[in-house]
This record gives sequence, structure tokens and C-alpha cells, in this order.
Amino acid sequence: MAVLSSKSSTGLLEPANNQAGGHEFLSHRVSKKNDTIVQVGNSPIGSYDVQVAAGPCSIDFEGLADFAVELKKAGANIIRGGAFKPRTSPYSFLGYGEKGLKDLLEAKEATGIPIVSEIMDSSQLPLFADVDMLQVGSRNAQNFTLLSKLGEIDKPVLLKRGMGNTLNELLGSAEYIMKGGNSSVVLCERGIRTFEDATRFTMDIGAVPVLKRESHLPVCVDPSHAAGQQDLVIPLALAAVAAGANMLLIEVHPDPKSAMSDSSQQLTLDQFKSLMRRIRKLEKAMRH
Ligand SMILES: [Mn+2]
Repeated sequence: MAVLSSKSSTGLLEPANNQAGGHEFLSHRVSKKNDTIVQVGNSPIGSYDVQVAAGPCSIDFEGLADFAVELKKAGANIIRGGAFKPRTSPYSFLGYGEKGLKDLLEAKEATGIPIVSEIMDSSQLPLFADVDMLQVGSRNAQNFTLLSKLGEIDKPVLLKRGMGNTLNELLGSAEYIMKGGNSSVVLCERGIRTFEDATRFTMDIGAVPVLKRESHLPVCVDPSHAAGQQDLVIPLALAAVAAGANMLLIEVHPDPKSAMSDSSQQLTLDQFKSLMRRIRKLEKAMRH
């Protein structure tokens, strides 16, 4: 894998010459000056309003479509939901697979807004034909075979940062997708592993302005997985918006306590409503 150099004298993140093979990185500002807007269904990511994707960690309850309608009413722009779950232990709940995706497609039908879900292997691509945005999770962030395959298709990709990856490495992963011709990539900060263990991961808020400066791609923040705790999600989400994030990924569950994965970090619908009100107020304040 390419080991990228640290900062150049101009402060830009640049691949070392011998690694880039004389190519400018397609994800870098030097390759494209203007911000890229990634269109996901009717949701433009990278434009004026922060686009919020909300929904359960895993689709582990009946009635996702009805719940998604409530999320949309609260202001969600995209519905998220996990069907295939890469869990740390193979004995944990691994998701309902195809049945989960079917429920998610019903939610898309019921709300008329796009959906995003995690793909773990390119062999699953046919199952994801009607899913608007494909998520590559932190554990697959340097699965270069998968990334290259996603470069060959015409569908937006939500690329999470590996929990042990630098920003250069994240951009290197984006490059594997873009090199194939798919430039619809959204970079996602989701917390990195540091010595701090009071939070599940350490949300690298500095990643947002650095990525915005060095890359033209939109930036998403996932405060849910960074926090690991429900009460931290709202302040971290607001911090992400204030730092310039274009998109948020928020876990919301009708009954977080009963969730089969990430139960401690999922918001209730009421908490999500409160978060959305505060996000829209903050955006308004930032325009002045
Ligand atoms: Mn989760």
C-alpha cells in the first residue's frame, strides 16, 4: 500500500512522488478547485445545507418504513440502516442481510428519500442495485479490492476513515475508487483509536477543515460511532456542523435499549428531533 508523505512545504497533503507515479491525486484540490457536490437521489451532499442521514445501526425491528417517515418529518435527508454488519466478534449479531435491505427499500418507497447501507464485499453488489449510496465501513477502509470494484460502478460511496488511518491514507483509499472513474465519493470521519478511552473512539474534529482544505470531496462526520454514548452524540454532531461538515450520519432507533447492535449510542426519535432543530439553527447562525 502507498505510504504517503507528510506535509509539503505548502502544507498540502501530497503523495510522495515515487508513490503517485507522477499523477496528481484526483481527490486533491490541485486536481479540481471547486467543491464537488455528490448527488445522492434528491440529496445534494456538499451544497448549502448539511445533509443528515439517520436510522438504526442495524435493521433489527419491524416497521422501519413507518420509523423512516418519522425521521424524514424530523428533517432527515437520507435514511441509513445496516443489513450486513461487520462486527468485532463473529459471534455478535451480524445483521439480517437481504431481509434488512428489503425493509430499507420499503423505507425508501415510503419516504421518497434516498437510502444508504454498508456493503462488505463486491459480491453483494447485485443486492444493492436500488440502494442509493454504498457505505464502506471503517474495517474495510483499506480493502483495496472492494474499493477498486466500487470505482467501476456509477453510484455514490460513503467512505469511512479506518480507525487507524491517517488522512493521507483516507485520501489514498478514495483514490482507489476515483481512479476507476467513480468520482462520487464522500469522505467520512468516524473517530480514530487513540490512548483516550473515555469515548469509544476519538472524534478527530480537525480532520474536517483539513479534508475541506486539501480535497474537493464532501466531508461527512459520524458522531455516533466516535462517541459510543448517547449523551455525547448531540454535542459532537453540532461541533461537526460548526467545523464545516457537509453531511452527518446519525444512529437513531425507536427503542435504543433493545437494539441488537450499538444500543448505547443510538438516539431516540425525540433526541433526534431536538438535534435536527439545533442543527438547522446553527446553520442559520453560521450564515451571518
Ligand atoms: Mn453502528
